[in-house]
Amino acid sequence: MKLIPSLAAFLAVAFVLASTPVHSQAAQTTPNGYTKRWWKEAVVYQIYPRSFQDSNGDGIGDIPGITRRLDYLQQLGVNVIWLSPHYDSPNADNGYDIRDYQKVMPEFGTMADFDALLHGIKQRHMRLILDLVVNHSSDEHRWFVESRKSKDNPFRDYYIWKSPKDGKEPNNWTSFFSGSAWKKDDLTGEYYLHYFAEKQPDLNWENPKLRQEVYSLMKFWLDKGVDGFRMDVIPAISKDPAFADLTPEQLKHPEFSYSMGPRLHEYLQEMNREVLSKYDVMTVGEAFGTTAAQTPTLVDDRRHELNMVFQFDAVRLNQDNGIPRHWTLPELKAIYTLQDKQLDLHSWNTIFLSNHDNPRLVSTFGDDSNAFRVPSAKLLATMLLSLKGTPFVYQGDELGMTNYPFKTVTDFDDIQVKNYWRDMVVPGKVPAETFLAAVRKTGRDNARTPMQWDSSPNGGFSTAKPWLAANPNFSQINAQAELRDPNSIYHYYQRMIALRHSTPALIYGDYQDLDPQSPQVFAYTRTLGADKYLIVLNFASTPISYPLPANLTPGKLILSNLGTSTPASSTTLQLQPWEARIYKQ
Ligand code: ISL
Ligand code: CA
Repeated sequence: MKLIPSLAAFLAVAFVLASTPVHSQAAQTTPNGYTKRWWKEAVVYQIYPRSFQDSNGDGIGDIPGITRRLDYLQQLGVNVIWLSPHYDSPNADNGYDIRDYQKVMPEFGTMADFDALLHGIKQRHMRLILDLVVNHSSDEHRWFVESRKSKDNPFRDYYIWKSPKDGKEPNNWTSFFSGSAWKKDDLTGEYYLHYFAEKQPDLNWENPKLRQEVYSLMKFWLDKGVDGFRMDVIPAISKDPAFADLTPEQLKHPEFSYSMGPRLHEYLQEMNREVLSKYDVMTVGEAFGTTAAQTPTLVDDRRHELNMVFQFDAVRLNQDNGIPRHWTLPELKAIYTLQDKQLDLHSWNTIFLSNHDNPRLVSTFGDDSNAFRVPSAKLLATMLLSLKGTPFVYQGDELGMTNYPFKTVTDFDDIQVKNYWRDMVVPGKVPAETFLAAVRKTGRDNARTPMQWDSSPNGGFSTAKPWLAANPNFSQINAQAELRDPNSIYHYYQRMIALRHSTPALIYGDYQDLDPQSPQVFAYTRTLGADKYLIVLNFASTPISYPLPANLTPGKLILSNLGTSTPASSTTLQLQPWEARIYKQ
């Protein structure tokens, strides 16, 4: 067929453009030198599907339930959804023990339900990232079922098996869910490694066949149009080949010894080369057990590994291995400043203070008493949505949901709580009330109680008895009530998210803490070119007359969580308890 020259030229150009992945097209840069990316400008909302919305009356949240609530999320203004594991699982660790990576958990629905959810998300110009849990699988995964059958099974080295040492565990490594990190399998007399539950055997990333299996399952979901992954404990996938004992000091926080293993960067760069680089996707590694100084080695865009990580210094400020600890505002400010200093223009941060593994935001970093729950929840929203890094909002925080009033250990679902109760309280090593007092404040189930939609039974989450009891305060704290109240926490999140989306300085602007030592006030600026914003947060239940540092004049008040206003000329601010203000300089 003789093509008209101009048509041939047009087709040639079209072919080149079509084959050029979106993100390699000329990217814009900001006045202070950042490369613009959609995931740097996003506000992410984490959904824990088991607790979000039940649609079929079995007391368990599910995928059709999420689809039903997409308008609610779109109205909130979030534009990326992170879905905690939705894959087939026996639920030893509520889905973080995957039995089939390419099948939807029957309790959550079908693949058609997932496709409908993804379609609904895309229709609303939102994006979806999935939870990639590939440090370990379920012990019911077919790979492990095969692997444990015999020492020469083709799947044997998909996992980490070791012979006994002096008739006992191969080393002294411990599990995060209590006890040894090794479980003996009588069939072959060898031990397998599990950093988490016994039903979560660690995958052997040394095995290239296993790595290719992971890349293939990642492509399965990316080819459906998924926009990326949150990667569960990803820094732990490379193990110490010597499997050396840990010292007593290392055993206090084994996560730091389990992370950043010798081949981690090699694996992440291979994953990026073979999978991620072929899509316009966002990746965030759950970097439990890493330091702020190590973050750039994972997220510097010249390394082609991950885009961002969750670094745990801030979110775990309130506890040490589940034991509540007193924290101070200068500590929190220092963490944000340290994180910011570690990351240059080639790296990017996440900003989060809650998720499904941590107690509720307002109960932990705010004040969930009747008097201050609303203002302190709004202050925390102001901070999370005006710091530098992609903000992650956890389901229910936009309502100011609080910790649950757990009474006895039977009120808890978390395998971590049950295992430590079995190993510490039952044998009398820790008094029951001491244990319960700690997990009431730091337990993961605080964040897993059902989403509170309205004041009907179970907070509108389910018409059946929920798998985990709803917080009795659902009659006062629920989405329906907050949607009707213009001064609700929900509407404040909506305004803050809209402000962030419309203000590049709050996304890309340089960050500076103006008063690191103030015990009560967090005052910082965000500056992008000529645009400068001052954020002032009174992190206390007491008022304060606060002279602005360096005689700054506040400028134009553009948002206050209490709706108060102050003459722009005053350089001393009269801040009410938990008052947050944003000024345009
Ligand atoms: O409680 C913890 C460890 O002491 C948490 O910090 C958590 O286990 C850790 O951050 C890893 O979390 C991720 O992997 C776990 C799963 O239980 C968590 O829900 C998940 O977020 C194993 O998959
Ligand atoms: Ca259900």
